[in-house]
Amino acid sequence: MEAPSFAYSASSSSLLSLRKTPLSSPRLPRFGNTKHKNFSIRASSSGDSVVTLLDYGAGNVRSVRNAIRFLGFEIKDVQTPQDILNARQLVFPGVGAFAAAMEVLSKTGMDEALCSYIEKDRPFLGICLGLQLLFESSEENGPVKGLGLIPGTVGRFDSSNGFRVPHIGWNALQITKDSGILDDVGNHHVYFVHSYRAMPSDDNNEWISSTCDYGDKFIASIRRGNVHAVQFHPEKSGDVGLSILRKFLNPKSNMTKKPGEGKALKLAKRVIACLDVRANDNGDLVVTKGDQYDVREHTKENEVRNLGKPVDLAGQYYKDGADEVSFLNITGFRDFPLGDLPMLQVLRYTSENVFVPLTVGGGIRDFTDSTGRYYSSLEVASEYFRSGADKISIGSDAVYAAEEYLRTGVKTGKTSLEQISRVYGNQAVVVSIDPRRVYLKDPNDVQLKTVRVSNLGPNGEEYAWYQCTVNGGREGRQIGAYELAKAVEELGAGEILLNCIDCDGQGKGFDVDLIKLVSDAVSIPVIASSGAGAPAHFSEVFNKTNASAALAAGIFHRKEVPIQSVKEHLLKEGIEVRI
Ligand code: 1PR
Repeated sequence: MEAPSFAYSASSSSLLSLRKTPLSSPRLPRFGNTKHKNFSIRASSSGDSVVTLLDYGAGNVRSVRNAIRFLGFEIKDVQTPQDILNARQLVFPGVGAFAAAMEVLSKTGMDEALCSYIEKDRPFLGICLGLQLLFESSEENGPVKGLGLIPGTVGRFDSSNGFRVPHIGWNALQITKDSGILDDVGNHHVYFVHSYRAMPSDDNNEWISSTCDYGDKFIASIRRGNVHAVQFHPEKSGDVGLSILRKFLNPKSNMTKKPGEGKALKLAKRVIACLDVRANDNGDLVVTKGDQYDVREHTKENEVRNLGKPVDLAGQYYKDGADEVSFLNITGFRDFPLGDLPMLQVLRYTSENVFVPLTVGGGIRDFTDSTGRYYSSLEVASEYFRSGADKISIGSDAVYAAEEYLRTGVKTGKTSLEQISRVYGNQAVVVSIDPRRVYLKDPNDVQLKTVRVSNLGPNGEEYAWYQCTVNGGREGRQIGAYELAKAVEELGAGEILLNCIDCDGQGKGFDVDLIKLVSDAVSIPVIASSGAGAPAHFSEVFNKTNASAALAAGIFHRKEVPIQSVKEHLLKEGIEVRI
């Protein structure tokens, strides 16, 4: 993980709770069915249903809380080291950066309590950084000493061999020994998001319960007695992840629904469902979808196209097998998102029942409201994270940041992109690019990267550059998608969501020229977006470009093609996907 500072948590008084951003006056939320209680499952029977959670306030552990509650357990938060020692079972979802986490643990005496708890073989589940901290040290901004319970050093993935870092997505596990909680999940995909990993060695071999291949073989989980830790995120790994958590929380339960047989071998290509969300003219938050970013019906009333309720649709796509769900608050560039309580509520309710990663974008920038109160982009992002987002997506503000960086060559550290990725890690920051094709007869007509287009322009032009836009495509800027992508990678973006205004809503396929151009230029994952109209468009984009994921909206909203059909098609074409 890469979040070197604890902006909200350094002082001991605020250690265990993040500061709440005051919100402006609430509007009544109207966003669909929020009663999903029928989803949740009761824990065993007795008072065994309390789980102790170690949340040291470094970031978003809401997803872990939601998953535990969904499984019918109550949560007791650790306040003192004694709470660790008294725990019946302890979940430690490490977030943030290694050094900062160790600093908090040792300042508060939690490091010793943790070591003592684990040495006594008490039930423990570490997640992500909660696994890494058990090792001797980490190279993340280091070397930095860890808890030293397991021999070995945590190091960064090597991107020089063509593997994209961060390692984001659904990868396969190789189970190496009786892992207890992982017994039924071999050959299934689970969700990883990290840049650092622990490596197997003769010294730590006896701890390892599964490994994963990503460039090299790294430790995906450890187990010794009642002590478990996983590098992946069970709380974001759908049914497979929930079954892992359930087995840990209630090992004797016979309620565990075993996942069917899996066929996972390697990192899967992701299929993402995107929900463009905005208020319609009655003030209801709706999922909409435009053609080339025009979301109004071409009728006399000229109303906003209404394709459904955000919470309901997100829940449906989760059940249909979406690997991630993205919400784009498409009027966020003009409306202040923290004034948009329904959007935050949408996230809260969705994250209670959707156990795959959730991304939210729109309006992430510094803002001064009508009362003169200033909000930093970091506060806006923090509120999104607190409401259930796993990643945030920045559009317009990333364009301004990249322009400034390319003009001056200086990283100020003050842009929203840099600040949010410093605090939450670059794997939590997506940059959404909204480019439009500009055709050229001669590539030398611009000083920007051009492509030789597969389909000639309207006047027979053979070349194009991709002009970035801001404010929902309303304003073109003098920066190309290629230049922007490279700049935002340097500024700390962990992933790129690559739209194309020309293809948006057209159903004629992704812009392969654009996606190839950008995915070859950067070493972070690229999500291909805009234009999907048939399953074959997904295989085309994965076969012809280095995209890690493909996102679609219209075909799913209009129920033209179910997500499952896309995945079956990809499997038939020999492209690995999560089933
Ligand atoms: O600039 O940080 O406030 O972010 C605004 C965000 O809202 C950006 O991510 C921008 O892409 C998005 N946005 C703004 N206006 C619109 C609009 O449609 N009028 N939506 C908009 C962009 C594009 C995709 C769409 C795909 C797939 N939507 O998200 O879902 O093109 O569609 P398809 O499969 O139907 O072709 P900021």
